[in-house]
Amino acid sequence: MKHRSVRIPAFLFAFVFAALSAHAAAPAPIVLTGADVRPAVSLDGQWSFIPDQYFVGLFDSRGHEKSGGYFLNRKAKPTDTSPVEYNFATAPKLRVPGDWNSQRPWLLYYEGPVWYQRDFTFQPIPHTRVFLHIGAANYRSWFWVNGQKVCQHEGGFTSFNCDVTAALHAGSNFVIAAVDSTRLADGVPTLQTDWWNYGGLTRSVSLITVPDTFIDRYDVHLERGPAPSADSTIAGWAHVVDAAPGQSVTLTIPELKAQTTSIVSPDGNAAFRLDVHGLVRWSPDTPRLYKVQLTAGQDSITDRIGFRTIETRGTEILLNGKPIFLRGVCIQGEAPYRLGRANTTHDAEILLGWAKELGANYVRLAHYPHDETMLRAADRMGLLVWSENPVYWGIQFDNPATLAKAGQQLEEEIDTSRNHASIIIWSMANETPNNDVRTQFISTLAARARQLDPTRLISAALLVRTQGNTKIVDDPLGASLDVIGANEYIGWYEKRPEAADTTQWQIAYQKPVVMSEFGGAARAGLHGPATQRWTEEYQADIYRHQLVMFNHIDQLRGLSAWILMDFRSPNRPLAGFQDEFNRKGLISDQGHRKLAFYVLQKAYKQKSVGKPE
Ligand code: GCB
Repeated sequence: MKHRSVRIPAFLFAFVFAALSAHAAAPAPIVLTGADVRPAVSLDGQWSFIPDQYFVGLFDSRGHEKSGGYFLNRKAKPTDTSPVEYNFATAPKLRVPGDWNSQRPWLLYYEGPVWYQRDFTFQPIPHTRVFLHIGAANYRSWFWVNGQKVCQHEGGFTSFNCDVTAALHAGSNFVIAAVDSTRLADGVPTLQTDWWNYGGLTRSVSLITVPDTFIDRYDVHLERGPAPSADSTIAGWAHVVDAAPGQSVTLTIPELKAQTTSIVSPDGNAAFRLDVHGLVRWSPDTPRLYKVQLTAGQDSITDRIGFRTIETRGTEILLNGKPIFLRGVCIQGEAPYRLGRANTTHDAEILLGWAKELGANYVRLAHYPHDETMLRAADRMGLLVWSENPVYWGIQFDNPATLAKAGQQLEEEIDTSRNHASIIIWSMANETPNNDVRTQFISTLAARARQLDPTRLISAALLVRTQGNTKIVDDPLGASLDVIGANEYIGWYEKRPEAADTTQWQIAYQKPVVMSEFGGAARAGLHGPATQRWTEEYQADIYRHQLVMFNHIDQLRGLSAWILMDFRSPNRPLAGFQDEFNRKGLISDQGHRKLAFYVLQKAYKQKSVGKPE
């Protein structure tokens, strides 16, 4: 992509950062933690849709928002003096949640705006607020209820909430969304990625009703402390919107016979600390979840939360105070068997079930926040998770607007997902160019992530320098990270697979290193000599040699092979081998385990790779 040379002064980063933290002028949009466990009216199902390539339904020819766009949902009347050139009532339907690309062959390559509409009935309840909750809409979206604009949003992989209280009325209502999947140069991600740009209302949509005073965000976690004993301390906070003076919040964990009540301070926060006895700590071997209830006045929310600690000590990663080696694999949010965006519990359980079959205790959810069903499944199934902000490749690191977008998505990701025991790492970025402006940009995000959530580890997948047969990890960004992620493709994008055997690693940081990507491609079912690219044998050979190398890297504390399942990518046109799929999957999109799957499975099951735990 075009490289811009403008240098952003440090004070500007500080300014954007301050704006991110304080939500300066506008009232902060409501982020709901645990939205999926609140009672809700689902708006999933069939929505009418109208593709609008030139976006004439919203903008006039000078680019201004129209006052009489498609969002009015007009119906032609005999008295009209000009035609109405759209009609949602007779338009075809799309399934929500779902990307549009996989629902119509003629929409496979479509990138641009699409209008969505559906009717619903509603009975408002006095003294409540109602939010239209959108699990995700890729990439920009605008929403109207009964013709009244309720919000707009940018970012394709995080949930958001529009306050629709004032727009609703008793009886029949309609909601209209315009979703535009156009890639933007200053967007996050930017113009190029290595995955399909699936557009649409890709995750569930619902109406969530809360009392006037309600808990929007909360965090309940196990405090780091000395080695596990029978007694532990659970800590956290809840933030209450429109709390009355003296408002209290009660935290109850019935199975631990634990309860505490705190008074909300003027900033809306109530803090907790609670000593508990006999807690079973969450881990891949014991993915124990507890019912956790938070009550503030009329509002009550019941979540299921696991309790564990995660920290580093020197080059170790400690889970519940004990060293752990992350045996893992990367996963894209692509649905097995049916293709398209993954967004159901069924999709999640297949993908994570395959990871378990591989012998994994950890998954890197690449390269953007995955949906709630995936995180809930990881909590239940006992898989540690690396969750990633979509700061990918060459975004506009010198653009403060891009920093604000990345910061907003990071905040949404952390605030919606902060109670998943499975998530141990917030990843700031993937494979970004090593320069000062980039380092400043991502360090700003890392500082913000630490401020929002000091209980987890911060990482990023870094590019690695090569000198002869030495791989050098000295990217200055490493100074801002707790865990160093390194991507390398020896045997695929460079050298032959056996070069790995003699590759040395020089690591500038005394921190744990995770090989966040490695691997190569194979067409499932294509067999031949191990020297022949695209065969399963060639891919398996890469893995065999990688395993030799991994056992020589003292600081290595984890692996996430690229990648669990083949996925669609427009960058992979090679006919007969790729056909617009990235074929580096250990499993094909139809569930065929390739030979490399078994090579890695053996190493994971026998724990023959990585430091003994
Ligand atoms: C990478 C990227 C990943 C790609 C992969 C590949 O380094 O991080 O998004 O899909 O390589 O297959 O080339």
